[in-house]
Amino acid sequence: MARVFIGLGSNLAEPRQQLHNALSALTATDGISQVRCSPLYASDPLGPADQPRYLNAVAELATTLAPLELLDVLQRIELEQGRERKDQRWGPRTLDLDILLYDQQQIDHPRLQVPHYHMHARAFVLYPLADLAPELILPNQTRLQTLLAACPFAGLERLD
Ligand code: ROI
Repeated sequence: MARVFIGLGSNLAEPRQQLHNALSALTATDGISQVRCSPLYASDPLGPADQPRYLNAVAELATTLAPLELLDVLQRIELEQGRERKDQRWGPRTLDLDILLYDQQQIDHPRLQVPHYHMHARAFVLYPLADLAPELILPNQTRLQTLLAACPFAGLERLD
């Protein structure tokens, strides 16, 4: 069993419902168990400012799926929930599901980079991740708390 953290984000088409449906779909997937979600956060968009605020969260799960099998599952869920792959870079999206961490693996594959290449400096990833695993140490031996200390909470709002 691998311990995996997934980043969830949405700023279109009822983001709260998007995240809820994504969690249900993950829970219902063969080979995935023990799905646990952080609190939800509203966050200012990174990228063009003329788009709605995002809803972000991080989920932890246990899986027997290999990393690329899990990526296939996440991309299927994104598409089933109306994601259009033509989504412009940095533009609004119905649902984003990113593999942040897969055990302590470092993966450099054309389709998949783990740890997720931008997670180290994104408040909307680091804060919900810390809600689930405050003591986490990343594969390069960096402590999550060290990253948090360098990452302002600015633009983030924790929801209940
Ligand atoms: N900005 C925020 N706040 N949250 C996201 O999940 C997010 N996802 C993205 C881009 C467009 C980079 N901006 C984001 O893909």
